[in-house]
Amino acid sequence: MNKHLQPIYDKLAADYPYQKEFLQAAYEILDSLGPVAEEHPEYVKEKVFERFVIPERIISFRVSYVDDKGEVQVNHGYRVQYNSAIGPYKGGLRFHPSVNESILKFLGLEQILKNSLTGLPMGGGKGGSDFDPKGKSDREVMAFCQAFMNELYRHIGDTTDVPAGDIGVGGREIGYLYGQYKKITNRVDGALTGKPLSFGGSLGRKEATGYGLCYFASRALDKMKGDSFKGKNVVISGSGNVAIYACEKTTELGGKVVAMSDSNGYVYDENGIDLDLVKQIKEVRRGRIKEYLEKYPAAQYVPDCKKIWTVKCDIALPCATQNELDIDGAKALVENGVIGVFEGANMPSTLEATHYFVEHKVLFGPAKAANAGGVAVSGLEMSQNAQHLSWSKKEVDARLKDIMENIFDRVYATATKYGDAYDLPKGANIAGFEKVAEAMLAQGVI
Ligand code: NDP
Ligand code: 2IT
Repeated sequence: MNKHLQPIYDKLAADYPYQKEFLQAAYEILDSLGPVAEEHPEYVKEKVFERFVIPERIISFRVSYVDDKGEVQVNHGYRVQYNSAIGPYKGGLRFHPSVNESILKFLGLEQILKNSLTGLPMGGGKGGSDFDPKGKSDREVMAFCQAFMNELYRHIGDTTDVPAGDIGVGGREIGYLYGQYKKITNRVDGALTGKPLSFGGSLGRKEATGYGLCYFASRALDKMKGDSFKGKNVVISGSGNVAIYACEKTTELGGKVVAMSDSNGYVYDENGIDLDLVKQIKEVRRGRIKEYLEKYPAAQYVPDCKKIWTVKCDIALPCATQNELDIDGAKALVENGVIGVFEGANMPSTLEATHYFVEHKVLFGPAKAANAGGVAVSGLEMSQNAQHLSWSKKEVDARLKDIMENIFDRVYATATKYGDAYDLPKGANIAGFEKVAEAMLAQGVI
């Protein structure tokens, strides 16, 4: 690591020894910013790097509600307001039992650079709770969301901090959160994105991350290999919001998705996954992916989600969660001849896996570039809310495609400029960082 940046990482490692995910993301970013530190001594002098890795503010609060049995339940709630140099804090809320400060700090740090890459004026933030929506009734989810917003409302707003969805937070949760925000503040504004369409949501937001991932991947395949999705076998991990719409767009672009998963296991269907059935299982029934076999008994179910990377494919789209693709998975994919790996989830590949892909000249689309479509359309939702307008699906989709292609082009050009066209992770970090650093410098020491 660069001599100016190593001490910054060492201090983080000493201060936060138990924040593994945060340290992983911070290491990966700082490790690639060496050339920037050399080219910009003013960033070093003004301690821009030190300031960049520390959140502007972390809000941590208690959330309590009454469950269907009449018992009081208590959870932790958080909002990490990481960096507002280029716009209001922006990023999703995650409801999952694993949520803690380390996970939200890694997500928030990545979000700063991702949002910068979109070209839209959005700072970086992330939040959530260790609440587990799985197995809860609608009423329990509503009670939790209302309790969560009873604290969060005082920290957010359309020009300060604009949360959205992430794992465990979709249209249902955003609806309940927004209802409570409106009730308490008496404001109807764009303080949350990913809203249902009937009250300020944007057409195309639900599909945006998955579709955007495929637009990014298509551009990479075209520019770097003169290739496309046509006739390719594709493996997608996860079966949530990002995975479902990545599957839909892959199929539309001529690829065949042969495997999808959830945290219990994966299904393999050599005839191509029936996405309508997956939507029925996951979006409507909130069931498990193994229920796929009730309709297609000839498909296979393997009760080990990490084994999905042993399925032979041309393109892999990890769309579930962090560190789901480790070095064993990376080796299996490369051995089976994978051409491209594009990250729909945030930091799904371990650092070792990432390096393995780059070294083996696999087209590797890092999360902060490849999955930026979701937050990009959130940015478009903010614009529509501010204008009191709603754009057509066609218009939103055209803007999304344009944004994703621009992101690829900038990331690729930056990677090439710094010596390795395949090191798109480095290209993404540098391209995303420069705008934020310039804004921080221009705004003085605050
Ligand atoms: P969903 O809650 O809709 O789906 C999550 C999926 O990932 C489910 O299939 C879930 O399986 C699986 N999953 C979650 N945790 C784990 C785990 N610990 N191990 C294995 N599988 C797991 O979330 P999204 O689709 O919205 O998010 C998926 C990823 O994409 C996340 O990394 C998120 O940060 C990222 N992302 C999301 C965006 C968005 O707009 N929603 C935008 C950009 C990135 P199960 O049901 O068994 O838990
Ligand atoms: O990780 C992400 O980019 C998201 N979960 C979407 C954030 C947003 O504000 O739409």
